[in-house]
Amino acid sequence: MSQTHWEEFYATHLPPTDFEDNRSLLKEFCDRHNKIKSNVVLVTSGGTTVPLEHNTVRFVDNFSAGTRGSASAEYFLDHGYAVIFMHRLKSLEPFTRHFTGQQFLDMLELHESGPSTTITVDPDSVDVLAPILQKYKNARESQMILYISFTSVVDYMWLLRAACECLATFEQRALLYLAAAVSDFYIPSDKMPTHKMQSGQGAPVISLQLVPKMLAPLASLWVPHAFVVSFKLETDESLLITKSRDSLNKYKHKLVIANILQTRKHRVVFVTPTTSYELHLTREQALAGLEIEEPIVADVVRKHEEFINSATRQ
Ligand code: PAZ
Repeated sequence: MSQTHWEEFYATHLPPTDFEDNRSLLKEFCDRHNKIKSNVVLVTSGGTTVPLEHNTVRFVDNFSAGTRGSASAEYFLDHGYAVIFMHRLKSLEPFTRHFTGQQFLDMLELHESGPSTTITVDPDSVDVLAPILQKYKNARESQMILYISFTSVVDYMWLLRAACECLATFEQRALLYLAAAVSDFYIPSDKMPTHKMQSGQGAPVISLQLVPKMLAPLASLWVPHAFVVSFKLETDESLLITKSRDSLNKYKHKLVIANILQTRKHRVVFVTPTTSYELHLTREQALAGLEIEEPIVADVVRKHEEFINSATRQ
């Protein structure tokens, strides 16, 4: 497998068809929030796909339900941030994430009398629905959240760079919270078959190449003044801290939040260039409905504020 350079990646992979629309939305959102001096966070969330065919029937996927990103986006809104929620299409989203499957429909009641039909909320569900609906409406009406979606790793890369171009003007007030699970391997466009692979031709041999590490140009060129936080997912505990440190040393960003697949909902490790410490939920806290994203975001926001203050003192 050879490592292609990031510039070659963009030169040889076309942007998604709706790219210009998304770029305009990003620009409009950032211009408005920059004018009013908001702090802004880019939250990436969900997994990217790697198509095996141009007319994609089959693809390789990266694990992520979007819980981390969607829950964190809600907590960033609580802290007054303008939020760009860049997520995998159909993964969990802020607010609606609270109602999966039939849960939302089960909260509604249908009343039919003659030709007229009305729908009301089951009184037992009002206490659950009202605070979430209130926060959702506030965020939408005050235009504090922008939803942008991706599917493949190529879509993700184009949108990430476009978002960074808009965020650069915020300098230290921009926070990047990169929780998406991005493919490390892919099939380059010129190596991919156009049509659905046929089983009649025998078992295919699929050769994957390394995706260039976009954290390198992101941290050093695209948003050099921003506060950049990346996530690191591992399944082998013995690699967790060393891999996180390696990443910090290589890309010189501010923080890696490390987690293990099986325990990610109640334990993470904050790794900075000089320290590492754990954040975890007790069983009682988890049973009481506390989400680990709440203390994660509170800690990240505190660090970001210190970063802004130290930059303005200089
Ligand atoms: O989306 P989710 O809540 O199911 O999972 C979150 C996560 C494990 C994908 C995230 O915390 C993470 O570690 N993202 C980075 C993955 C990576 O190392 O590429």
